[in-house]
Amino acid sequence: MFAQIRPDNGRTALIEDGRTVSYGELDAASRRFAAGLLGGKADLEEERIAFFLPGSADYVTVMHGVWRAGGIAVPLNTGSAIPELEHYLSTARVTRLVARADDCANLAELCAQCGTELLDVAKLGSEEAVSLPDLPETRRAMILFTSGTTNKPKGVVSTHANIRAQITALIEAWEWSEEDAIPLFLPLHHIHGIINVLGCGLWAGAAVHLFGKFDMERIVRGVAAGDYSLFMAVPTVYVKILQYLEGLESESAEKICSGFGAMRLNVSGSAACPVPLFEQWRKRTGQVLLERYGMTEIGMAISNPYRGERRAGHVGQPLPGVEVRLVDEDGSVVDGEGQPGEIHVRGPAVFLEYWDNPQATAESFTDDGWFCTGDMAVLDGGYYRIMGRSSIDIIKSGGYKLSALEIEGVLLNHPAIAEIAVVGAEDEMWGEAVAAFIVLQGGAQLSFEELKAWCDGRLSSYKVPKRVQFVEALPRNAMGKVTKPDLRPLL
Ligand code: MCA
Ligand code: AMP
Repeated sequence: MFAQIRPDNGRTALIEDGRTVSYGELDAASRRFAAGLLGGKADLEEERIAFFLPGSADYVTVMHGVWRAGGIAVPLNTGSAIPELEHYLSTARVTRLVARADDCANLAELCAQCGTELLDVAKLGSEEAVSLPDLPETRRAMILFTSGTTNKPKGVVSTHANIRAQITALIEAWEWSEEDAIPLFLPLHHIHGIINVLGCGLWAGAAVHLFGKFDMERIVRGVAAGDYSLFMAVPTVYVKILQYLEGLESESAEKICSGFGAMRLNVSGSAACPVPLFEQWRKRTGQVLLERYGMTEIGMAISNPYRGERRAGHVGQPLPGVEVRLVDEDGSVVDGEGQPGEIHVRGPAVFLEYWDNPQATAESFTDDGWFCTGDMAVLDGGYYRIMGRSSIDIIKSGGYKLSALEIEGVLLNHPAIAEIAVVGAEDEMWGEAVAAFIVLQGGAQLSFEELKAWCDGRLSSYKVPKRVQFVEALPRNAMGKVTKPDLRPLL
């Protein structure tokens, strides 16, 4: 699939801590890794191989090694708490987990519990020349976990054909080429990092600069030095950079701003880009942010144009190969401008299924094959504008999609908590911040600090409530159901 990853391609694929890996080296390393995984078998036949690795050349080798051996790649969030990882491993029935030696000790007990074999990334690989399986594109390639309106995250299954469609739409629309260079600092268990940055970069034959995390100083140093032609991030990252620039003396800040200004494209997505942010970025760097809209299940669906007007507060038009329609509350397809509706998407980029969950899969598609996103939009002057989500239980914080129900489910295990309602609170930095309204058990005491400490090891840090209000009771409707919209004004 990735034609650039081949033995005779000496161009640079990856740059990590000053070390470069060429496409030819990546080809050889992923082939060796695939051979090690196969261990004499002809094909992994969709065996689920998880990996717990930061953004690194190891990560890329493992991902492509799993694919080349015929397995399903299950990249894990290295910031996850153990109970979250347990859910991923058991739901996807992962047989093997690849990690660095440093992390193996922490993961050993979990793997033993889940019956998963734990492998040290440095020790896997075979020098033996083996022939790799010839895979049909309909093969399942990847499972990514996504939160939503269910208590536990669901596994989104994409095939190789889905991945190709997701990548090639962006290559065409944003004119990727092998001359491009991009920093990759987003987490690699979501498609923003996996598809938009890493996938497109390697498909195009470009250079991908790997940062294990969002390391402000090193990244902006590269920007000032003119190392990158493209930059892709969530709105929170742009807010953080603007704040960081405020604290610098003007000469250093100017160098960074001109570095951004000299790039050919800056993209924002995963959450709404506020209009003031779009304007500030343009004023500071001269770059007109390109905002686009996507989802784990569908890849990127709608984008502002690379050439042409990029409109603040809007996400643009459908990408190549993607069909989009809006459907109103009565189930009628919206015809024309100005009428809101739920975004439905169809096309080769749309995922295959939720892993082991035919009911959830069936419920998320219409009979004629449209995927129902749960996001509301309106067509406004030829450009789609996202209006929000139909479920109050989905929170977008720092670009992460969080399920209020999942967080409530975990916090209800605290002995002092009788009832809880989690909602997203508007936040300048994070888009939304996790907020919890808590009713304590009679006579119980709990401080915000105690609650945060209790969450450590039980929830990823970005799911931990950042604001808490202790209340006497939660508002309910006549049916006795908690009415979250009534809580919002209390924030
Ligand atoms: C971290 N902190 C938060 C949050 N996250 N506070 C409030 N809300 C949050 N969401 C706090 C931490 O507890 C910590 O506090 C401090 O902020 C620094 O945390 P750290 O993790 O170090 O922050 P960072 O490294 O600066 O990370 C910010 C980030 C990161 C780079 C914006 O959140 C990130 O990579 N987000 C992107 C997620 C992503 O890729 N989403 C795409 C999903 P203290 O200092 O007190 O301990 S794919 C998708 O959505 C679709 C398909 C699409 O369209 O792309
Ligand atoms: P995820 O499930 O993590 O893939 O997140 C997908 C969700 O992110 C979508 O369903 C939207 O709610 C949200 N999203 C992505 N891009 C945008 C955008 N440009 N504006 C508003 N919301 C967005």
